[in-house]
Order: sequence, then structure tokens, then C-alpha cells
Amino acid sequence: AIARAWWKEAVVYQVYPRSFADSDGDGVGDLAGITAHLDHIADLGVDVIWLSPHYQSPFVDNGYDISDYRAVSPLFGTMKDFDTLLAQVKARGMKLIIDLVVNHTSDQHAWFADARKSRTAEKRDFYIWRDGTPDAPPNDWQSFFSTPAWTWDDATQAWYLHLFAREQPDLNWDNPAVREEVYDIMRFWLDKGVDGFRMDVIPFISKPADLPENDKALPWEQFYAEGPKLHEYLKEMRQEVLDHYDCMTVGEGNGLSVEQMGRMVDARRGELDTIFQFDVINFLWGREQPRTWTLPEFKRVLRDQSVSVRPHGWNTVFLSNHDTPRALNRYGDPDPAWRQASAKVLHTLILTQPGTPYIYQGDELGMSNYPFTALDQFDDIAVRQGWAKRQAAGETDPSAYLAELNIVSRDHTRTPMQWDDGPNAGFTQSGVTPWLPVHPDHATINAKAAWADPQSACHAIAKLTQLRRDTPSMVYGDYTDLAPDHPELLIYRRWLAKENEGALVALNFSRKTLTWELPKSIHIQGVAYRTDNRANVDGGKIKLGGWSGIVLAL
Ligand code: ISL
Repeated sequence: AIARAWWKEAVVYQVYPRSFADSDGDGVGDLAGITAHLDHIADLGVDVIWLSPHYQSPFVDNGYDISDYRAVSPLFGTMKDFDTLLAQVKARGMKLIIDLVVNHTSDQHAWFADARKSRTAEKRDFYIWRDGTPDAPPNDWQSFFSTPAWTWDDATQAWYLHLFAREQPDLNWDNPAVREEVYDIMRFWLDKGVDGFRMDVIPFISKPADLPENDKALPWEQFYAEGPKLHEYLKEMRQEVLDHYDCMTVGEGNGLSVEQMGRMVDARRGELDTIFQFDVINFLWGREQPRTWTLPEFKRVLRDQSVSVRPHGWNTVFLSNHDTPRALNRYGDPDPAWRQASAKVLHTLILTQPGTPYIYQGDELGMSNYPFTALDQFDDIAVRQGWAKRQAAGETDPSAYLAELNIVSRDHTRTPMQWDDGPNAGFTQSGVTPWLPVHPDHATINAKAAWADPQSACHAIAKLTQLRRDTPSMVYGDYTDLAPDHPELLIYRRWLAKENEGALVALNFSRKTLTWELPKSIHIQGVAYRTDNRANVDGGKIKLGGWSGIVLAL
């Protein structure tokens, strides 16, 4: 049997602080803004909040470039604001996990400032340097932001490695002093009372000593993932820090195969607790372009994910985050007539699949992609550097890139939360220009309207989180896909033999009304949840109106 743990039973909600709520009128969200809106999150029935980086940062990559791991960004408030937020989260019976971004620091971090002073600087070996000449980088490695992964440092006549922006130099994890610093930072926040970490690009922390060329021409994330000492370092981190606290960890699974994923979270190995498997995102793309996809493909990804980490590991379930466009546009139906219905279907999926569910801010409102009309409306460094690369290759007309970005850009999930139908959607005061534009649909898509409408996705999530709490099979049950080849229906069973209890989930991913005949072997006890009254079971058949879903108790 699977061992119980609070983080297996929890539902997590991701807050992206820049975009959640602005309390001081500078156009950027902040910690006091989050504290003021905690009831919205608690009312969804959420147990844990994951806070994207709140640390001091020059914000080249929106806080994923940290210049002081023990300081709150002044843009977000003070340490006192953080303590208040944490206390208010706990007062509502919730927990808080924070982002740990330690594959790299900001180039403004004191360590890097020291490291680049001279070849003999105290912190020189905190980063990854290679000798050479300015015309020939040490190898062919590429960054994720459309540039080589090496930058020449004139002062000390050497190259340094950065898998992301040049302002995000990679830390040298082979230096024990680096690891000790990281563990100290973790203890600092755990001692404050945070309940764990979301670990940014954790599969990339260990680099091969000889830094070989990517001669297999693997996608870069696969090439960088699971370096030679990754598992050794994660075990050490667990023994040095995590084992001494009641906390949870969730790692990004970039570049890992399902087998590698299983190793990362195998409880017998003592590394991470849970992981974000990226196939649910990656199967939607070609190399970098969006592609059309089918429901059976999606089901295969869900099946692979559900078995990959069992029985000794634990999974996560998510459809979006701050690095993706809106889930509604990719998996649902953003047409105004189908938007709430499909948002409810997607959340029924997230909250009934095996693994710890993650809800991304705004998805509970049915927020959709922003209709960008010009490149200068984007903030993301990935866009700025992506366009520079295309221009260098001779592209002058931005329309093709713009069309692509309107499908794939990370800024779609970073536009301000929509709290009400007033100016700036209640994200910030009227008259202030928010750091990213507010979606024009906020007149109808906003939290105030959602809570006033009993049929909204917010109310659906509140019911589903309650159902999850009341139904052990939703957390610990097996997963069986009952219709792997059906092009429009996703139908699966969760079953917990120990309790002789389970559920059948049926979701319609189309606008058509569809029926599905229940196998004779399945005995229905009753309807546990349905997205609306167009979802029914009668005479051995499930009947689902377009974009509706039902959960049947077995
Ligand atoms: O979104 C991507 C590229 O545009 C992904 O490849 C993303 O960079 C990758 O998932 C790692 O993401 C994390 O680390 C990055 C940061 O930009 C992302 O916001 C963060 O989630 C570097 O710290």
C-alpha cells in the first residue's frame, strides 16, 4: 500500500507575485496584495500555496534571477510582509512552499560580483569558468533564451556558463561550498516556517566535468538533465536539510524521461518527493512550434505519467504554470459559449487524476490568452531574445513570430489577475499602468463574478476539492483509462482496493453531446459530482453534453 503523506493529499495553488494583486499602486503585484486575497484561495479548498520567487532580484527573468536569497524584493514588500503572509496562510490552515532557484543566481548576486573580480577571487569557483579566446566559446551549448550558453567576461578573460540568460550565471554544484550555501538558504526559510520548495530546473544542476559537445543533437533539456552527480547531490540535500523538517519538495522535470522521473521521486532513494512531468506540455509542441494534437495522445501522456513514478514515487497534475500559455486555450475551448464549461472539465481532470493537483492563478476564473497585437507588448526575456535571434537570421516582418507567440508565449499566464469588472480589473488602482496589460475580457471574467455565479469554475473547484478530501481513492487509488482510443471522451476509473471504493470520471472534450455505454462489470453507487445538469447517467449509459463531465461513485 502507498504510505500516506499530507503533500499527497494536498491541492496546490500557484501564485505568481508580480501578477496577483498590487496593494501599493506601482503596477506590480506584491506580498501584501496576496495576503489581502487569501480568502479567495482558501475558498477554493486549496491546502498549499506555491509562491513563485519573492526574493531580491533585478528581474531580468522576473525573479528567477536572484541577487539575495535571504531578502524579499522591495518591489514585493518587506520581510515583515512575508512573515505576515506566512502567518495568514497558516491561520487559514494552509501551507506555503517557495521557489528555490539554485541552478543559477543573478549576475547581480554578491557571489558573482566577487567571482568576476579576478581569477583568484574567493567566490571564483562558485561559477563555471573556462579559458579561451573571445571568438570561440568552450563548446556548442545553447541557452534556453536563444543565445549561446557562454558569455565572455572581458575583465578576467574567460567564459562563464549560463543555461538561461547571460544575467543568470550557473552555479558550480561540484564546489562543496556552493552546496553548503544552498543548504543554509533552505534552512533559513524552513526555520521561518515555510513548508517546502518548488525546485527550479533541478535536473540541470550537475554538469559533466569535461563539458562535452551535444554530439547526439538531443533537445537541450534532455542533454542537460540528470548530470553525473544529480542524484548524489539530491540525496545529500535531503540528508543535510529536508529530512530535518516536515516539508515537501516538487522538482521541475525538464528533460527527464519517465524512467528518469521515477528515479527522482523513488522514496527508497531519498531524493525529491514529487515532480512536474513536462510531457503534458511537450506533446503539444513540435521542436518549438505548436502542433495539432489528439485526445488519445493526451491520454497516453496521462497514463504514462500515472504509472511512471509508482509505486514508490509520487506525481503532480498540472496543465499550466507561469511558463506556459493558458490551459483553457490549449486543452479547453476559449469560445465565450464554452469557456466556463471547459474550464470546469479541465479542473475536474486536474483534481481527479493520480498525483498532487496544481491550479495556476486565474485558471480558476477561466482566464484565457491575451490578444497580443505587437511585439513590444511582451515583457518576457524569451520574447526579446527570441526576436533578436530571428532578426539576426534576416527576419524583418514580426507577424509570423507574433502569430506564434499568440499561441505559445509565457506572458499569457502572466497578465494581471482579474478580481472585478472595475478599472484594471481590481489588480491595481485605477490610473496606474500595470506591468503587463489587463485582459480586455475582465468585464465578465473576474473573481467577483465567479463567486457570484454558482455555476462558475470557482464553485466547481470548491466542490471537487471537498470531494477529493472525502474520497481516498481520488488520492491513493489506481488509475485505469477505460476508453484509450475514444477521440472525444476521457473516461477513467480510480480504485482503492483496500477500501473497496472508487470513482469513474467521464469528461467530454468536444462541443457535441455524446453517450458512452458503461461496461457491465461497473457498478455505480451514485453521482459524486457533475459539472452541470447536462451530464447524466441513465440505463447503463453516461450522457454528456458538450464540454461537460461527471464523477460517479463506485
Ligand atoms: O519556458 C521555457 C523557455 O521559454 C522553459 O524552457 C523554462 O525555461 C523551463 O521550464 C525552466 O523554467 C524555470 O526556470 C527558468 C525560468 O525562466 C522559468 O520561469 C522557470 O519556471 C530559469 O530560471
